[in-house]
Amino acid sequence: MDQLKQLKSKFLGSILGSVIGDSWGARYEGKYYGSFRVEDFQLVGGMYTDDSEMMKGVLQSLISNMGEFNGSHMANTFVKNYDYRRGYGPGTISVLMKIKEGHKWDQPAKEVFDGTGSFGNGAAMRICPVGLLYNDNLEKLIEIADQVSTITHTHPLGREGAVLQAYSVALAVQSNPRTFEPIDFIEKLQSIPYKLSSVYQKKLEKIHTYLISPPSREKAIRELGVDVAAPDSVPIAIYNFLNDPTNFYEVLHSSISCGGDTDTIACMSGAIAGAFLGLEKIPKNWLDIQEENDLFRQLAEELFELFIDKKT
Ligand code: F2R
Ligand code: MG
Ligand code: MG
Repeated sequence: MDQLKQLKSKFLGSILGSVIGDSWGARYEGKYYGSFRVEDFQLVGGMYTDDSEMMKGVLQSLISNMGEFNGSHMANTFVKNYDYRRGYGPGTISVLMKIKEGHKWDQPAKEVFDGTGSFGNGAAMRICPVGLLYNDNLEKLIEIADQVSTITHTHPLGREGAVLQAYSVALAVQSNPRTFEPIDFIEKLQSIPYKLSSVYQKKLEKIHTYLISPPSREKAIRELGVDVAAPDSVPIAIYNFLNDPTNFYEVLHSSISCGGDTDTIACMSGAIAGAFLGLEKIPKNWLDIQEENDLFRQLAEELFELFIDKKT
């Protein structure tokens, strides 16, 4: 495959890998590790949740604005797409309802959780298009990922989770599966040119240790976390990818079987694995049953065209 085709396949693989992870994981959200069996994707079906609905909004808005961040446009795209049946977090619902009522796009997020802002993983779960579009410009990636987050998540931990996830997607785009070393990947993440809070630094260090000396699954879940807070879900998504990077099925399966915020952890690990492996490594029969697979594919193609246009 030539280089351009390979790159396009990575864009499509990341977007569709993210949507499939979300859809597969949705059935098990909130269950405890060890208390359930993960059924095949074909049995569970491909209905996506808020994770993909918000990522769709990020894609649509970036594409409409030539890859630039337009806060008002993106916030209103989130509002337009909002379907309560997709299962949104309460902070995000409150922000979107206020924007719908006419509040300025960058105000309501500052007010949730008694004015502390949200540290939920709702910004990280939707950020994959930023990691793809700016995979060759990491300074801009950090700036845009942070801006996209602040529409709903102003707490530093919520924003940092999104930056870390976007950076992981970008590194995965740039990585070659034939020469890949998980240790190099985690060391690059640890030297991200951006100030991460100590909770993230410590968890990245744990992942580094795990790659040298693998822990039990229980220990990884206990130490990294599997819940709705960004610092308790972004790290394990990264770890689940690095644990078996060339096996798309296993990355998603391990992300779901760990329990907790299964749709979101699988959505984030699926975005990284898809960006690493490309669309060809996602089973065709999975793509066929995924809800709105044509629309997500088309948006991923448009994002790729934008990326190429920006380069030339
Ligand atoms: N909401 C869900 N799942 C529950 C409903 C699913 C059910 N199957 C259904 O069909 O209805 N999942 C989605 O929510 C998560 C993303 O949430 P987001 O967008 O970050 O929302 P929020 O409310 O801002 O934050 C989530 C929770 O984190 C805690 N939290 C955040 N900041 C806090 C702060 N400053 N102080 C205290 N707590 C804070 C709160 O518990 C928030 O509710 C994804 O899992 C997505 O799939
Ligand atoms: Mg969800
Ligand atoms: Mg979730």
